[in-house]
Amino acid sequence: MGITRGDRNDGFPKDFLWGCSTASYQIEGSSSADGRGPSIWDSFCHVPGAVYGGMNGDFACDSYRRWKDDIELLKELGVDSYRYSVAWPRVQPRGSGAPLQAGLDHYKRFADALGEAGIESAVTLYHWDLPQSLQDSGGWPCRDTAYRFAEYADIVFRALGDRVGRWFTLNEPWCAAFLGYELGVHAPGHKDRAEAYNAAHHLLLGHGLAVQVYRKTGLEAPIGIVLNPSTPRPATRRAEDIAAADRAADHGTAFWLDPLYGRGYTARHLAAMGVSMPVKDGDFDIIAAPTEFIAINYYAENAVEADSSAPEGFRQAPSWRDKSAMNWDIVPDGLYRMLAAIAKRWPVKEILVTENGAAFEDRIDGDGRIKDSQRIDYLRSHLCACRKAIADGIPLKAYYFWSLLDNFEWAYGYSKRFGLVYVDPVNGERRIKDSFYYFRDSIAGFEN
Ligand code: IFM
Repeated sequence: MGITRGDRNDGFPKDFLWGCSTASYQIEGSSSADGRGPSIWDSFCHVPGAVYGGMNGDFACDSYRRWKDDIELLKELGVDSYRYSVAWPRVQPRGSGAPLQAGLDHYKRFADALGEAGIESAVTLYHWDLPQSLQDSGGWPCRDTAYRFAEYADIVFRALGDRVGRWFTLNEPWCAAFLGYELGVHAPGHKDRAEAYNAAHHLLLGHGLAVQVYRKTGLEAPIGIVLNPSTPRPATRRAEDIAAADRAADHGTAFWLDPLYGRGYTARHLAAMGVSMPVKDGDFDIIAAPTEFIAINYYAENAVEADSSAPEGFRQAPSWRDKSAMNWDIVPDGLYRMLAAIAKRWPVKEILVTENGAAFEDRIDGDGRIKDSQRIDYLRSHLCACRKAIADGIPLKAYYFWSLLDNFEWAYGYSKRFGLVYVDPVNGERRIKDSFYYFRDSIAGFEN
């Protein structure tokens, strides 16, 4: 008898879902093809100084045209599922009104080809490319955007529903709200705390409305939201540092999961920040619309310590950890701790890791290989953390690596490479890195 995947003895169940993730603006390019409208990222990239080197996503990985190449790579990798996002401005160039058939047809063709390759389409509806017209009328701080999002979601559900195996409403609403509207380092580049909290509420509302609309379609594929929680560890065993770490988790974690699980906003956090939320009657019921899973993206864990002069009473503590090229600490156990913390505090049915990965300074060696051993170490150690979580009974069902391709890393442009596949941002040429083969072996069950 041959060795089959069913024989795997590496701690991952047979039905564990293996995948990798990308996002439309980061890979597609062809920014004005087939009637696509401008998004807030098209505009932000053209603000002088906003993005490293003045780079933009006009070409990116050229995936809008080279999608067949991407599918070949996914086949070679052996993933069960591919998480990609639909670009709202390709479906509704101005963010509302009649859909653009050419945009929908692109995703239909793509999902069909993935299906023929035996790969599940796992679709994110919003990975930050808000149509510019909606920003012109207020963007996420404006309540109407949540309703426009639900309308767009309905179009996509109905057009692609029979081809999609899993839906994600929003990717990392924390980033969309706070990087975009408070810190100003992501589109639309605003620096206004009140706007950011309004945006956060309307993103959550948009998620809930989209889930409600989805249930009316009769589709049965699982649906949920993707968060980037933060669950920092206390720098010491002192009670004040432990309390500081707990408060630090409010902003990135409880603030989102509490309303999603029907508990309303975390009062301690709102009081510390001196903000109020634009909640209307019935909003919490919408936001808490039941979903099949919670998805999390994990890259790093910070240490925090008490600091009575800070609004929430903590600050980031120095750490000894190795760092990725993003200067993010590499803490594999932090992934385990995050999964455990979430499973303990909220009644999650299933948890998916929808992003995990790291940027490193990859280089092509004289023999043509990219020996990205740091990424392999990163991957190995984080898969080990997943295995430990499963062994401890945490309902972890999937692992998606970020990312299939080196792509447009937002304000860092093309200067940070997260891919299993090296991409030349000038001509779009792809070159497989060693980590690709490592992940392929892990998926096949031959790496413990
Ligand atoms: O590239 C991003 C992605 O778009 C969202 N999550 C984090 C990744 C790495 O920064």
